[in-house]
Amino acid sequence: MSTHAEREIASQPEVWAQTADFFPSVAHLLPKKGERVAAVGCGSSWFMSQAYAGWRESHGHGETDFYTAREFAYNRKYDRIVTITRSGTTTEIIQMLEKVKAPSVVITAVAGSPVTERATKSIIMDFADEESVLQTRWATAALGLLRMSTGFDLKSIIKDAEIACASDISPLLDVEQISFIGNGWTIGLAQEAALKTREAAQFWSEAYPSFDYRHGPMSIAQKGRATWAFGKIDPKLADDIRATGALFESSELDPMAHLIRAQRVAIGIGLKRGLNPDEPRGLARSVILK
Ligand code: F1P
Repeated sequence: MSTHAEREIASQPEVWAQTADFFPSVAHLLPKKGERVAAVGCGSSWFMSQAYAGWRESHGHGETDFYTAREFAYNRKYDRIVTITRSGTTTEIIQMLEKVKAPSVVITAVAGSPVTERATKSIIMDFADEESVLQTRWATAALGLLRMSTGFDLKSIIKDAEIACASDISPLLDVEQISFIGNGWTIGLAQEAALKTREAAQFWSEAYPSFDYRHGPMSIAQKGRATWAFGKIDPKLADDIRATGALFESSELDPMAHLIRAQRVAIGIGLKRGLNPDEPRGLARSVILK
């Protein structure tokens, strides 16, 4: 493994175990059942916020909205704001925390970072931080922690993560385009998978809620391209996708473990294209606006 990203992707089973062991020490800082919550992030952290919002609400823990920081609706009332930011330096997150009235909890990798001075409470997951600009294990560790806050046993899917790390991805490295689809909370995973291929490989990818995929985007599907489903999708839709000639990827693994496969594909395509996935074009570890 020649890049930080590859090593960080491969470390996810171990980092998820660390996250599970860490959770009891911070459980009291995370939203309680019934609270009205807004989850906020930028980039990968936005898509993890989206996945968390869908997960929490569908598990009966309360209304949960998600925002990218700049689009936060300050006129809405929330009991708690959950913010995800690996760097703790993203300007839009800092600005949002300075304006919100509700209590906030930030999940970050860096102790003492600017967000920790603005949030009501901080959760520092330094063990999940990364060298690569590309976010992989950070994103899944943060989402894993948040899934645990609804009673989910993160350790129960470590085996799935190991399987995803060892699985054969070779047929997916030759496709010219991938559309990622999901339902409910897995739509955020689809968005994150698509972002990963764009960042790591400058690759053409898209992401949709699976039932909306039929409403136009499916026209892209054809032989030589792939459609990738996170979680269970309607079997009839799967048949329709296969009929286009596109490679259809789905998995029985937990969808967050299935995301590991997508991360590996993103890196694999990037390396094939001669790119360094640790230094995506035009990106830095965080966006700091002047
Ligand atoms: C968020 C983020 C990354 C993205 C890029 C710029 O950073 O948008 O998701 O890949 O590197 O920063 P953070 O707020 O989680 O530190």
